[in-house]
Amino acid sequence: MGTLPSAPVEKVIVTYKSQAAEAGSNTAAKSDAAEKAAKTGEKLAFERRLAGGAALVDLGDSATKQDVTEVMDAFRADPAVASVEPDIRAYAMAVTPNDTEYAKQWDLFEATGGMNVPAAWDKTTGSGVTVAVIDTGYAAHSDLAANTVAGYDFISTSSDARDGNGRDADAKDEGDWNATDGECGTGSRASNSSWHGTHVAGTIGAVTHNTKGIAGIAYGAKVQHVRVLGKCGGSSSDIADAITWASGGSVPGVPANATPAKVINLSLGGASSTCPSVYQTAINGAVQRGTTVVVAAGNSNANTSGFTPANCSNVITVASTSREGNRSYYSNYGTAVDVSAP
Ligand SMILES: [Ca+2]
Ligand SMILES: [Ca+2]
Ligand SMILES: [Ca+2]
Repeated sequence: MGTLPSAPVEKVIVTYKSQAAEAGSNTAAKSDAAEKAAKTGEKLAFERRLAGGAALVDLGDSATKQDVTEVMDAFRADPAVASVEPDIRAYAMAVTPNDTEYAKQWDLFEATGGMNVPAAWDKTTGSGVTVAVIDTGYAAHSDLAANTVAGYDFISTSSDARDGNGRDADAKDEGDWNATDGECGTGSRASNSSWHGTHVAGTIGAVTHNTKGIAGIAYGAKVQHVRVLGKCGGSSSDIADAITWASGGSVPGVPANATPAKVINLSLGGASSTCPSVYQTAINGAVQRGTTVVVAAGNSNANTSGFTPANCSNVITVASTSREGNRSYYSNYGTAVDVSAP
């Protein structure tokens, strides 16, 4: 799994034209290898005949890329040779994760309505990348702990934070429950805590191949919890600072981020027909530092233009699709959407 190794080539496969002596005679093939060796100055040895009749020629394990190219060119220039190619290495393709809930994760493995993630795992699992999850913070979870790096709690209002203080280094999710209807304004309902940040982090980077829980999409990456949402949501001033800090920018009164994020995930939003400048400034700074900012389009079945930071510039706005590949009935839509995913 992960990025395939790149091993040096030590052998080439030479196919002679059918009428050539080397096509049928090992002695002729051997002397042709000796001839090409003299021509290129490389040590070449005819090793054996392949099932299809091609000759396998060994260059030895000290051959450089350049040596291989010269030898292949020499064979190619010979009118008796039909083709020559390097004897390349092949590797086992991605193994199906053994996580107990993986069979339910059609959004990952299905190729039509899903993301066909196993094919991407052959190329990368995200190792070397930190993804900041700017959200409700972290609820300790054994299927996430090993992939988690230190984050920060940006909620500056103690009563919203529920941890007895303002900003601090512990991004623990203290819960965003509401005891009563109307607690967070007209129309708000009593609810249990969402533990949303932990859910999002698991989708991104759950520990995978541990015979437990789910598989993460980029399970080789590290997740950084940056807490901005508490009781009744969060403020754009805290969220903007969190974007700056997560991407390695400096925020007054907050120690520097030791592991700045290459990707910031913002599965959050509020109603606004314009992108607040506090958001756009923070986003532009993050992008300038090389960080990609990914924002949810929103789940209100409405045009994304009315939701922020989904309507900001310099972000990748992501809508939701169903198992059949249609827009999810609840997903926002519109020209601000860049990509969609199940
Ligand atoms: Ca706090
Ligand atoms: Ca805290
Ligand atoms: Ca797992």
